[in-house]
Amino acid sequence: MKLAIGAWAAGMLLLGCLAGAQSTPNRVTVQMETADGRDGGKATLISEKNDVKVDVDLKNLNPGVHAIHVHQFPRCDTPDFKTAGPLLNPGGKQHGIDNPQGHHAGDMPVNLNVGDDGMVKKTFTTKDISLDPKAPNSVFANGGTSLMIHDAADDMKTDPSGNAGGRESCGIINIKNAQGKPPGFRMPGGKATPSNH
Ligand SMILES: [Cu+2]
Ligand SMILES: [Zn+2]
Repeated sequence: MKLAIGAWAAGMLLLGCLAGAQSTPNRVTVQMETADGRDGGKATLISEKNDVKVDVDLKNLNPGVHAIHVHQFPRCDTPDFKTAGPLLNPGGKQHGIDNPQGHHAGDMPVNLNVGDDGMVKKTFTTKDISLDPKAPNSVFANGGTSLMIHDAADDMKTDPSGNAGGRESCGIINIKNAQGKPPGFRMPGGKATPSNH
């Protein structure tokens, strides 16, 4: 009897690892850098049941209102971050959550209010991106994407980028920085473990 339970547990462990290797990561951490090379803080994208939760904890920004977008390429080269390319747009749409012709997958539904200390913390959700590496709107598609903070606010309607101005802070969204099993997955013993194996 003891032996049978042991074999069952070993089987479940193996199944868990196999499932983990092929599953959608449930979160990815994004390290931000400002255009003048300072630590820009961090963002985390978390896969939820029907959307992706974006949790930002940023610093060294200019006070004021700033657009936040997902851009197409996993490149954040200072000083202008142009190598990040345009907004993530697998659907071939125009820019703007409020644009009738829109919108890009990389358009986020909020602007960020940065305080006088250059910092901002905010959590919001979007249905327009996915952490599933196989999804057409995946943040990991074609080697990854980037999270971009602009100098100005996004007006949510002007193509191609909401009149958001220059690029102030950037972070690469890369599957190498992803971890975790699908929501609800637990290794035997009850502890969630990273899938970096
Ligand atoms: Cu942008
Ligand atoms: Zn857009």
